[in-house]
Amino acid sequence: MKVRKEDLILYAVTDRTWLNGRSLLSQVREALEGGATFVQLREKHLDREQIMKEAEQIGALCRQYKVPFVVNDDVEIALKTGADGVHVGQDDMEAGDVRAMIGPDKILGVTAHTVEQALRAQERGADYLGVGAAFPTGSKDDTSVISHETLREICSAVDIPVVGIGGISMDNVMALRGSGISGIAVISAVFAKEDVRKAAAALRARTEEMLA
Ligand code: TZP
Ligand code: MG
Repeated sequence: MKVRKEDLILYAVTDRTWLNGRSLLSQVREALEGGATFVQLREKHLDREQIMKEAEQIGALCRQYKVPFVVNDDVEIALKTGADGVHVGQDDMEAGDVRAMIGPDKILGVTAHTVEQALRAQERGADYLGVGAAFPTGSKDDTSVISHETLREICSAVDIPVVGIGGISMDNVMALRGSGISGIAVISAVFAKEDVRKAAAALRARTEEMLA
């Protein structure tokens, strides 16, 4: 399997909102130091040339740590920069079309909110699913909370690993126990913290406890 369940334990999604003068590269390095197992570059407000630069640098860093690195939305940037793969949502390019462009060996992650979307994504070649929002989140406007029942149903409907996303933190990650997820994807619980490395380490430990 291209994506092992262990790769998804602590999936860090970037967000420049929380840089406070620091660089994204240094933030990601801290997250990796703390034990992030997967990194997604998610840039909603940068021009493509800048995204390309970030992808090259962060991709190289992730390779050093042997952590998979994917780019959000933009297949062309993912391919040009040699990323391990790409992550797309339901409003982005269709999963099957992405798979056709990236070939069989690159990682394809797809966001799903329903069992139907999850099954379709799996059929179209997704390697893992991001499912949420697990809890209310301030990090994404156009998303709504799904029930933990739906999260459980999706996990049991598909064979590929599922990562929970949306509002997950130290305070609520334990509530996801028994859902069937392989890990959690977070922005603010890691990157909004003063000490990113420490936040990642604590959250990874608690997530492993949840998964045990
Ligand atoms: N997709 C669904 S919720 C979300 C994304 C990208 C935001 C997650 O951010 P946070 O801060 O971990 O809630
Ligand atoms: Mg998207």
